[in-house]
Amino acid sequence: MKNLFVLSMNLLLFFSACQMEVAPPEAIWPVPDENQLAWHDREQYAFIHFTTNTFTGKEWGYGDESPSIFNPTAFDAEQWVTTIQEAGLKGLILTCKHHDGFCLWPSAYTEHSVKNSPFRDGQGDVVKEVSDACRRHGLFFGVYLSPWDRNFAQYAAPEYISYYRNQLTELLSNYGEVSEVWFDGANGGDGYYGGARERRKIDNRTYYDWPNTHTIVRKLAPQAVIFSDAGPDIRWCGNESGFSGETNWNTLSVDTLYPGKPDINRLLNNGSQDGTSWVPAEVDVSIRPGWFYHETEDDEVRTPENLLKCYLESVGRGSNFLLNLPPDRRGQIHEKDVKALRAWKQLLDATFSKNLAANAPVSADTYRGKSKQYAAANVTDGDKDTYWATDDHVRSGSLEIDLGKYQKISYVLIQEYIRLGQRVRQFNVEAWKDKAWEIIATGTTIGHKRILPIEAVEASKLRINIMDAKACPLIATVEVY
Ligand code: FUL
Repeated sequence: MKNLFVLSMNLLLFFSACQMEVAPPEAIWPVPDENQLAWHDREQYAFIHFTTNTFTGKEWGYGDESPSIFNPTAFDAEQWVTTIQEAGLKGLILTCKHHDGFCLWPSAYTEHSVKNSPFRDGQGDVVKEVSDACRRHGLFFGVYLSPWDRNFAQYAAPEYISYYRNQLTELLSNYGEVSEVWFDGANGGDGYYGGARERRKIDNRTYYDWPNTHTIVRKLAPQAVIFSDAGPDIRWCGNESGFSGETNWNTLSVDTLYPGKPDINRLLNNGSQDGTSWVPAEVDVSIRPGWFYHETEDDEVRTPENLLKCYLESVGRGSNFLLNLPPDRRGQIHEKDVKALRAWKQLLDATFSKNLAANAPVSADTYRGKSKQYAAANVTDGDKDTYWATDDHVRSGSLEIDLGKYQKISYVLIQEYIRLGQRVRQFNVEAWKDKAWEIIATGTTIGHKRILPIEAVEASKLRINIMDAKACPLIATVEVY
């Protein structure tokens, strides 16, 4: 009788242990905050460069341009926004003020704005029309406000910082929700500066007193991410050519960066695996050679194939893609740009329409606590919030995906569950071909998304081998195209 009792107690303990939840992996710091996670999901969006330069043909206005030249003849924010939406872009960031200092909204703090232009007889507000159009179409809206101002008389003096913050306050108070605030690092020196026409040098480590400007953003736009060359939320990718590093850590020790640091652009391009901040890279690039519209560049619009390359080398390397679409003198995105965007979207849709691994059977050589919660099937279930994980001490593992039959493969897409930190530092992909495994791709980092182009291969099974990671790997998604 006593033995029976002990046996049933043991069985009870055994079964309750089987049903016990296996604890999730601990985060490996630093990790993204909620605003950064929302940013990662946005993936691709438009940059809009529009100011007096559009009418003078310049890239950097000197600051002495008369507001009377700002005269778009058929301004149409609706056309921008529908073009952007049809291209699959999630929102836009508008140059509300570029280096020339001209404001696209009727700022109360300067006469150098749309209010003294012929646009809508001086009653117009580009920022309002564009932000309203974004909202109507469910796109996010972001603002670019150039720190360098070649028009303002007191630029380089403390007075300018108040002026700048007043303008930022206007933008963040009067135009609804702002999702990204873009602080440009360019400071070229010479300018009009209220008629002084001279060279002014500032120490850009101290002059702008960024921490106190960031406080304004946090207060007025708590949902916004802040971009600048070195963050705090989003970093520059180190080039304007449309790519981030094949090795791309979302982490970087931003406090070790300073303007002119040797090799800084490479560092921004790759991030650093031991970085102390989560500060992912954004890839900003123009669809034309210039940031502003110039008729002379009408034949130099990027091709759909080139835009696909930029996409693969930005989003496909775990960064976001910020594609500049400069409106022309009418105030519309030019037909040639619209055509390239449409063809690019078709190319993207055709390439990534059929995920050959959707709900495919997957097995793993190891998984966390032998719990279904962390099993291999999570990578093909179409749910990016479930993931395959290993036990804490296991830093490698293989996922084998059964494609059912021999199929042609051109891309493999992998996503880490970055909410708990970026981990993978080395992996490869093998294909089952002619009764043997063959390596078809190798990589270092994965992050939010990694898309690996494959020289078209026919295979019936794929194996993703995570070879090394900072902590137990967490893979949320594998897709195959
Ligand atoms: C640079 C600026 O100088 C360019 O004009 C452009 O706005 C680009 C996005 O950033 O630093």
